[in-house]
Amino acid sequence: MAADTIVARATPPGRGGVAIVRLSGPATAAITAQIAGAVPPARQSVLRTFRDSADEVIDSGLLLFFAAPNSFTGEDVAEFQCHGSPVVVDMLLSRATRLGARLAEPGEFSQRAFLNDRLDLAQAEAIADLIDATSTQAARAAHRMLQGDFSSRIHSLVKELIELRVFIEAALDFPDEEVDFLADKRVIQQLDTLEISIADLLDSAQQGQLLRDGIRAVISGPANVGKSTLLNALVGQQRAIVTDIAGTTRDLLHESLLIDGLPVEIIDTAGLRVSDDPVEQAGIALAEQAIGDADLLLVVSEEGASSASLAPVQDLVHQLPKKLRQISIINKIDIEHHPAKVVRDGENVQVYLSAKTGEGLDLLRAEIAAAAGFRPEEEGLVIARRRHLDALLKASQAASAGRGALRNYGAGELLAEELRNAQQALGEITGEVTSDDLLGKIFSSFCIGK
Ligand SMILES: Nc1nc2c(ncn2[C@@H]2O[C@H](COP(=O)(O)OP(=O)(O)O)[C@@H](O)[C@H]2O)c(=O)[nH]1
Ligand SMILES: [Mg+2]
Repeated sequence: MAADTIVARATPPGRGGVAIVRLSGPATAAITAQIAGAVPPARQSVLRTFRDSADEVIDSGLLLFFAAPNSFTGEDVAEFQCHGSPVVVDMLLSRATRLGARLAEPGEFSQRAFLNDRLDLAQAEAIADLIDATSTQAARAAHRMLQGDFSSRIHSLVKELIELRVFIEAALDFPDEEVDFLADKRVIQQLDTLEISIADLLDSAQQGQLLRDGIRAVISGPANVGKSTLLNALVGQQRAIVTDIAGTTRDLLHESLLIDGLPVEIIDTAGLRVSDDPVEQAGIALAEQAIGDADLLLVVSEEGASSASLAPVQDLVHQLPKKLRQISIINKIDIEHHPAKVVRDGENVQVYLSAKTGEGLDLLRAEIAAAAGFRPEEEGLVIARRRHLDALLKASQAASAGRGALRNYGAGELLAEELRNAQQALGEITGEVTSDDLLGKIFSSFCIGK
């Protein structure tokens, strides 16, 4: 339990109908009694007058008290619901700090909830993700994470792991018992189920991370093929300048859109071509940089264009250290009255569309979601972070390294060691094994009052 008492405004800054000032910690009851008279019964809202040190009225409003451990933080908590005036909020905050409370750091209430075992780390992160959600899907997925849907899957995985470890370590400790566990089918079978469970969780987490972080798609291609028109069409607003003059776009233009809940940052760039204009050259250099940072490249060309015009883009892509997913877009189908369509050739996807009329844009949206690996129709999605993916990958690698050690060398000790590593990695997700540095980093990115 923390020794000090923290206070913060829990509602957003500015004016509003109601503002909430929240206190948590051992001095909560004493401070509350000073401001609002006797502490009310727990979990009942009472109407009170809030007073300053000179007994002058600050405001009147509802007061709620939650006695430890039955509160969000697990400590004594009080909530003052005052009128939503920044001045009233300031008076309440300064009254509380004079009475011994300290202004809370960002995320400190959630951090206390975590430290007092009211939530695990993945659930605490879900609070921030719920607050920051930009789509209905993300909000629902964050709520599921907060309810512990993901954590309980991690816990059952850890349980499976522990059972297997107990069996293997017992066999290692009593080699005389002639339990030839290496030949025991059960070990292999349990390793199989374990690896499948980890892979399933990794897949869910990947979907959840896409929902939270989205992807970055860069539009590139030769000049004048309709890249900026495409950006405008996707965003549904006139954001980029469109002219029939080649070399119009110079700066990078970033816009955000949602495709079935998948956040897509879309970036329009200068057309790639040889140019003498230093401003255009600078734009092309920016475009090349943006392509290097992209998750997905939308290569635009127009019907009937020569493949040579696409050479600068493809040359650039070939130089990239990573393999970049691409969708080819053949624009301006309206000129020859051709229908919109998707043509697939192995990994290559071509979408024929008209950025001007909007025909085929829905096909492109679906292909963008598919290229990102996003399955919008999936039920029960939970929100996830890169950190969770990394931990699950680590667990998966440890499990398969353990299996390799068993199969190739009959090395039971190595298998046991790898399973311990896998368990450790899973524990990082829920916060059972987490460094203080990481905790500090996670909670400091929260907003104040949460
Ligand atoms: N007919 C037709 N014209 C288009 C289409 N998309 C863009 N354009 C025209 O092509 C020209 C270049 O467009 P712009 O978006 O500036 O191309 P960018 O240089 O690739 O960004 C403009 O005159 C647009 O009106 C389309 O789908 N159909
Ligand atoms: Mg342009």
